[in-house]
Amino acid sequence: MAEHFHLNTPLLESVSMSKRVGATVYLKMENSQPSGSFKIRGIGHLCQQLATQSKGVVCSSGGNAGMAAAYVARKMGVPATIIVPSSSPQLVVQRLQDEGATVKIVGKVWDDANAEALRLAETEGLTYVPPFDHPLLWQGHATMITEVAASLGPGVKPGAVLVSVGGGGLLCGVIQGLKDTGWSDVPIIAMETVGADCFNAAVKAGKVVTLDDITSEAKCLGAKTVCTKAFEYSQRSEFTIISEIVTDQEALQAVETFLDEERVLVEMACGAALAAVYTGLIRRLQEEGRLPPLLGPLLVIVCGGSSVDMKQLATLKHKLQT
Ligand code: PLV
Repeated sequence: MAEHFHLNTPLLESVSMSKRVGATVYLKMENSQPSGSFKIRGIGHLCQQLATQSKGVVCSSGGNAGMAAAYVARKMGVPATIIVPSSSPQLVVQRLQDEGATVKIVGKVWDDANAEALRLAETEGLTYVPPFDHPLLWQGHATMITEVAASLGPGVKPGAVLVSVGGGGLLCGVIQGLKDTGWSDVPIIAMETVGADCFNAAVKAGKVVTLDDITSEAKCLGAKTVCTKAFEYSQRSEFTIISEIVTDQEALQAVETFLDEERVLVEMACGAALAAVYTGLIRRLQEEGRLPPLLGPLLVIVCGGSSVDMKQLATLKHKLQT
C-alpha cells in the first residue's frame, strides 16, 4: 500500500493479563489509531481505491466505521455522509459531526441504517463505504498482523489471536493477515456478546443466519448477519476459529478492568474480546482441550472504539445493573 491513513500501532506487553493467562499477552493497540479504532486500516485502503474521484462517500455504521470514513473523507477533501441507527449514543453523533460529516439517524439497528446508505449511494451517486463486508477492507485490516510480525521479529509467532466480531470484517482481515504472514495455523478466538452474536449463531447453525434483533449494548458488534466470508472461513479445516460469547456485563466489566489496569478506555465492542482474558475463558478453553496449550504469546487485538466516555460508561453500568 502506498500512502496510507492508518498508523503503525504499538504492540504492548501486558503484565497483568499475562499473569491471568499464564502466557505472555501482547496488546495490539488499535485504539490509538486516528478515528479511535482499527477500522481506519480497511476503510482508508478502500477509499483510496474507490473514492479518489468521488463526489461524496456514504457509510452505514454503528459508529467506528463512520468515524474512520469521516476522517478519511476529510483528509481526501471529499464530503462524508454517515448513517447511524438510533441505538448509537449521542456522543457518537457529536464526534462524527466534529469530524465534519453529515450525520443521519435511520432505523433502530445497523441493518436499517445500511439500507438507507445503499439507497443514498444509488440515488445520489455517492460512493458506498461498507463497514465490514468488502475484500479491500480485509486487505487493509490485514496490515495489523504484518505489523505484529515485524514487531515480534523473526522466530516469534503468536500462540493464538483474540478478536471481537461484529459483521466479521475484523476477523476476515486478521485471517488475511495470518495468511500473508504464513501464520494460518494460529488459532483465533472470536468473541461476541449475547444478543449481538451473529457469527456464533451461524457457526452453531452451520449456515449464515439473521438474528431477529440486536439486544446487546455492544452496539458496534450489532450486525444481524455476519458476512459470508467470515462464515466460510469458519467452515475451512485449515483455520481454527473458536467462537465464544460473553454477557454484556462481562464485556463491560472487562472495559473497566482494562481501564484500571492498562489505563486505556475502550468501548464494549472491544470489551467482548478482553473479557476472554478477564473471565478466565482462555484458560478454560485450554483446560477443555479446545485451545491448544499456548506455545507462543496471546495476541489481543485491542480494536478500540469511540462510542465511550466516562458518562456513557456510567450510563451502561446503570443499564446493565438493573
Ligand atoms: N463496528 C462496525 C459495525 O457496527 C461499525 O460500524 O463501526 N470493535 C469495534 C470497536 C467496532 O467498531 C467493530 C465494528 C468491531 C469491533 C467488529 O468489527 P467487524 O464488524 O468488522 O466484525 C455494526
